[in-house]
Amino acid sequence: DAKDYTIDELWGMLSKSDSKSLLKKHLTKDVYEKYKNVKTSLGGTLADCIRSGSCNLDSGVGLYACDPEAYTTFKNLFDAVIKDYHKVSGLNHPKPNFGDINKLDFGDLDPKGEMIISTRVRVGRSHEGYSFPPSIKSSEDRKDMEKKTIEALNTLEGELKGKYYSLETMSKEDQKQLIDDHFLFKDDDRFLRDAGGYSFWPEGRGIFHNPSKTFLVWINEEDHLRFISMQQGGNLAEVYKRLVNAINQLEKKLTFAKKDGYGYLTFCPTNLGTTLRASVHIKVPKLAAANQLNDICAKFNLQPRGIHGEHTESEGGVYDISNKRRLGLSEIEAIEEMRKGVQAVIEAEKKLK
Ligand code: ADP
Ligand code: CIR
Repeated sequence: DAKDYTIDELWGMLSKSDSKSLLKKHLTKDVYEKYKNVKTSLGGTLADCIRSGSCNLDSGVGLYACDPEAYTTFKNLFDAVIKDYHKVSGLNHPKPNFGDINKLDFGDLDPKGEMIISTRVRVGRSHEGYSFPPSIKSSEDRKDMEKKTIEALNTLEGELKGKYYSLETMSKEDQKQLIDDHFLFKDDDRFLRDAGGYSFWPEGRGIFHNPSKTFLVWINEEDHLRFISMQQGGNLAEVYKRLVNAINQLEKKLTFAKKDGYGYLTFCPTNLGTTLRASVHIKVPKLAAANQLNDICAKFNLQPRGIHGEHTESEGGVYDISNKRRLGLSEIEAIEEMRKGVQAVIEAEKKLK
């Protein structure tokens, strides 16, 4: 079990490996020595932060924040990984800026419906004053967060109004259907498991959604909260507006963890800042067959994923393509970065015979 490894063992596994992760790249011997006996005030350790990346040498990143303090306590390591992933030279994340959602200068990215199957935008949020999974010691904390969140969600009205479904009472069949339809999170991600994300599973976990499943909230998956807006087709403007409305409503009811220069705090350093991932499920069989998808994605700061999310495979030439950077730019800039990239991908696919 990943939990049983000592810090020396984790370091040994990682340092002897040829892992390509950002963790391996930035956890030098000096950094390791500096932090191996250090703890956050919540009891979080370097071992908690590097366990996933040391046990999963195929990680892209490999590092998780044991608790919100990790970003300060293990600053040198986290800053190096964050700068590398988000391609920034310093930690100066701007204040939130969602743009004027009534004057967006884009709409549907695929008006004829030829290539984009669906569009989704999500953000992550953490409740201020609560830990991340490795340092959550009691099941009461998750129960507390669940209760707080449901109270806030129950005040939503109009299109955002919905119901909460606890994973503790949901049938296996319903769970599977929601996962297959891309609405619900899985419980078999070895990266998250080894980071401690599945402790006390399924306690305090669940999903809230409106009847049409265009607005959904994940409770106590990887992050305390994930707000999701999604729909069929390529209308990014509609999807984004719905999400921003929800965030604005919920900001009034809940207090989220933030840190100057880092933006909103999340369990995984790849999600810091805006925490925003805007994606399309898009058919690009020609780019994929020509082995050009990775290059064009890298050029436009996009990240390709498989059809069932991170660490899954594509099916029938359909990929999940999203903005890779979430920190060092505003929300509306992250959306623009994704939009420009997706448009370039569409043009490149159309050019190939
Ligand atoms: P994240 O919540 O970080 O975006 P994943 O990559 O695991 O995490 O994706 C979560 C789920 O959302 C998966 O089922 C994935 O297929 C689905 N998903 C992501 N983007 C889209 C999209 N544009 N359309 C439909 N489903 C999507
Ligand atoms: C990994 O390192 O591959 C996992 N811990 C997941 C990292 C988050 N993914 C990403 O690239 N945005």
